[in-house]
Amino acid sequence: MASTRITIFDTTLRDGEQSPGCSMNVHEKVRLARQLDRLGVDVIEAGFPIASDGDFAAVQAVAAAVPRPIIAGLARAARHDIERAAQALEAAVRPRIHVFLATSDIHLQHKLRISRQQCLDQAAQSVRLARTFCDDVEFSPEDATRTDPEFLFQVLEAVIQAGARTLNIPDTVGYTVPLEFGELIRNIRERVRGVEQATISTHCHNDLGLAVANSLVAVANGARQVECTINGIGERAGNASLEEIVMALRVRSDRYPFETSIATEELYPTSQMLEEITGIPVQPNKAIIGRNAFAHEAGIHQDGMLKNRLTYEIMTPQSVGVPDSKLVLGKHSGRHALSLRCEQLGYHFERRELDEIYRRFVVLADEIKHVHDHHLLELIRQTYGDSRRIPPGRVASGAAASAVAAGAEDASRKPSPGTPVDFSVVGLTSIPTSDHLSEQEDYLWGV
Ligand SMILES: [Mn+2]
Repeated sequence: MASTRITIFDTTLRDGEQSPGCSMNVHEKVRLARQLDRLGVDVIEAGFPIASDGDFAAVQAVAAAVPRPIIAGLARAARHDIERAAQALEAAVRPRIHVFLATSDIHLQHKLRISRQQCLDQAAQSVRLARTFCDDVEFSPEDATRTDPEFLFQVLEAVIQAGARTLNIPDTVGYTVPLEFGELIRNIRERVRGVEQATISTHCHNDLGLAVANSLVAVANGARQVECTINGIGERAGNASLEEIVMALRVRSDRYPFETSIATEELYPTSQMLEEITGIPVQPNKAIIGRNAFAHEAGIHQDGMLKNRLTYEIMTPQSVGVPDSKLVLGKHSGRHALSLRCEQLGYHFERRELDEIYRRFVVLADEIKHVHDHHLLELIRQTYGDSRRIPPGRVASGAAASAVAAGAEDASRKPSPGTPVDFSVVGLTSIPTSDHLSEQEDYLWGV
């Protein structure tokens, strides 16, 4: 039996772009949109055409450049906004107008200064107007998670009658928690009249770090579209992260029997492109696409990885487009990883010789944190000269996992904070010899 499809709605170019420091020009948006197309997203929200001429031009350009996915343009529930969105989307093969109007009392009273009845009328009229321009209309009741549920259901019924085909439920301020949000989505599915004619969608913010968890619980309760962004960028603490949602669905398909159209091996390249365009670095420990997401430094972890990757990996780095696991050579590394790296660099040592290299390596790693290939080579040459060199052509290459010295793994990466100090500053010749390290176990820093 075919599993149910989840529509991946990417809003990196709209909500993501609204986050501080993430604004993109038209050329950059088109470049990223082409990559999002390769990634396989179903919907690209390209911008908010009324917001600026630049945003209008970007939506127009993306609509013209990328024919496969649905291209969405955002509009407030107002005539001029909707007309501008429709205009910007004229070149799109599959246009979608995304209309939003706040529904919580706090927004109605303090921001919009309208009554609930006025809100209801305005929502329905706006959707009807949008439908005169295009068949695919999405409606979002802004701040849905702080809206009186009974009123929320009324609004949703009204916009379905007016022709909305996607009901997006935004947790605009990142306030909801999984149990509550799951219940809300289930109640919408069970109690809103006509809901079967529409797709329920989620749009979760990460103010409490729950955006992905809330999105997943929504899916489990009947949502069939997830709005998300690459690297989780977006207003304030950001949106639900696309890569995390997609991989959670894939890795745990036993619990989430759903499919997406995402080519997961494009996740890392897409993340890298966004980082390059915005100049906003991804945090090293970010799930799926962070620099350390597949790095193993602790000795017992490295040893396990070299024996069988399943010991510490729930997905392969290749499956998300990361070239290979990185065994970071630092003071927590064991002899096994060091030995493998030495072989990859072209040197073979007997056990006692390796002990001496390892002893010096640990002392060095204590001083400089991450040991690069060139550090290791210098250390080897100072200890044994070139006498242990493996003849060229016999160097092991396709090992089970490659031990890569930190920072040396990928020349295309920008230097980032925490780059190890230059070896010449440390002065290898001044390394003290300390005998107490010679009996060290491989697993000294396990766990
Ligand atoms: Mn948002």
